[in-house]
Amino acid sequence: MQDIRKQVSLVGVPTDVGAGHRGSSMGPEAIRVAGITQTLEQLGIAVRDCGNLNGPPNPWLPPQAGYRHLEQVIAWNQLAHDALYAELCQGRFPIMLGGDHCLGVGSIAAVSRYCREQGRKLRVLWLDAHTDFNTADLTPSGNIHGMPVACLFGHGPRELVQMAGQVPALQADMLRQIGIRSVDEGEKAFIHQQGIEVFDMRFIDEHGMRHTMEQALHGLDENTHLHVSFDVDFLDPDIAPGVGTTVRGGPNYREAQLCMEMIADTECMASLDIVELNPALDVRNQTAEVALDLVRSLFGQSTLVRPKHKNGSGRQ
Ligand code: EXY
Ligand code: MN
Ligand code: MN
Ligand code: MN
Repeated sequence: MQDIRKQVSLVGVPTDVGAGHRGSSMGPEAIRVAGITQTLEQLGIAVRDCGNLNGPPNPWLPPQAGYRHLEQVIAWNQLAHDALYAELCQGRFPIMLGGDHCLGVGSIAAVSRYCREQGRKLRVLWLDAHTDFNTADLTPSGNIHGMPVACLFGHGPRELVQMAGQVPALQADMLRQIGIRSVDEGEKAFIHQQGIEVFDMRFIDEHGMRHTMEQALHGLDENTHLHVSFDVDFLDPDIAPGVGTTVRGGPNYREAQLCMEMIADTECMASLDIVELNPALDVRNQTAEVALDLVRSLFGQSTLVRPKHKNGSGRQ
């Protein structure tokens, strides 16, 4: 069977309608300027750059009934869903270049729909400083990039909740959240009720990234589609200042590399989001370049000089 990771489609989704800062709409171009196509080609991957989707502009209005820009968020997510689903159906590996993280709804709804149709199991790794599990009642901001996981679990506006064609699009046993260090009070209580496995920074501090990833990746098999939703604010702001919602105390460069390398070792990754990159807040595109270093590792460029052991840990 052909390796889906060798046929990548880049889908740019240039919007910031779900965020509280302007600028993540420039994320796709910053990643292209850093050289994502060339980087992947050097790894022997055939890249199709599908260009950018074209959705509504950001009206920059205050929230209404708990949601900011709901109409625009729905429109962008529907576009993302349709484009990513089409690439998946062609047997390709879609990388969504965001855009803010509200787009996780459209992206993961597409993957959820595809896996259901193909009879594949789904595992989502949500790499983020935030759990993104707010609702209109719980949100302190109205920004929908703080709500996509709740929508995928069936809590949110109908158009977003139903996007996968099945409600909920995601269940707790399919999701692992990693790097979490900023959760609102109401959100915290709500997420506990769901039974979601959260590997927060305290867990990573105490157990290390290696053990964290062993736990988060446990149980994958050849019939599992692994989707990685990489919010760049997952990273410590020392190495990734170009995001609107930085939170101190995230994974450093080496911890993040290990996280990505262990994902690559599973050989199960079949779709990826790179979201929240905000070039307006970056310094000489360094955050895009760090993100690209991590993408290199995600696609199997190992820094190991020793031969790899079968269990993927690289240990002998
Ligand atoms: N929890 C906060 C809110 O809902 O406003 C912050 C959310 C930030 C979401 C970022 C992208 O991951
Ligand atoms: Mn996020
Ligand atoms: Mn975040
Ligand atoms: Mn262990």
